Amino acid sequence: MKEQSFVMLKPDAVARGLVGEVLKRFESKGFKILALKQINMSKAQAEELYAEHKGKPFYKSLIDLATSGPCVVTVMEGVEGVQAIRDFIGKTNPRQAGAGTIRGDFGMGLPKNVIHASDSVKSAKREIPIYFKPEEILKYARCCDDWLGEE
Ligand code: 3AN
Repeated sequence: MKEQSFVMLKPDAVARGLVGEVLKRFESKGFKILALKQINMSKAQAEELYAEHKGKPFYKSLIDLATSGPCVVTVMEGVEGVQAIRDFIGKTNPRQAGAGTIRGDFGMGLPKNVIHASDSVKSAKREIPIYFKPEEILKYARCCDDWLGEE
């Protein structure tokens, strides 16, 4: 079944000029970009996104990184999209992420691990509205669904 995920290219990815490269991989794989914009994230948005990490030792570094410069926020869709995208981006620590994954290929450590993606459908439903109004998200599938493993 198709699912939507909130996917964010973090400020380290934008600063390093990786936006095109990373988005290209998502498109080549077959995920659909339903919404996309570049923003300077507010502190309030970062705190809402990372609410579950409040109190953890790395919490401040997370907020500082997310608000340190432009990031690219997106809604991506795919069949079993949430888990498929988690697999596609790789493990949290880029040094442990497999070759061929986004973090594995483009990152070296934490917290600058290039990209965020929702860890469950429930998280995606919570995270997407922090950044997008419903009318900003495309509702119509494009052509070529037949090769995307539609079920
Ligand atoms: P993921 O992004 O893979 O879902 P989470 O939710 O455990 O991983 O962590 C959220 C973010 O917090 C990560 N993307 C990473 O930037 C940061 N982070 C997680 N663990 C650490 C850590 N031990 N040290 C520094 N930053 C961390």
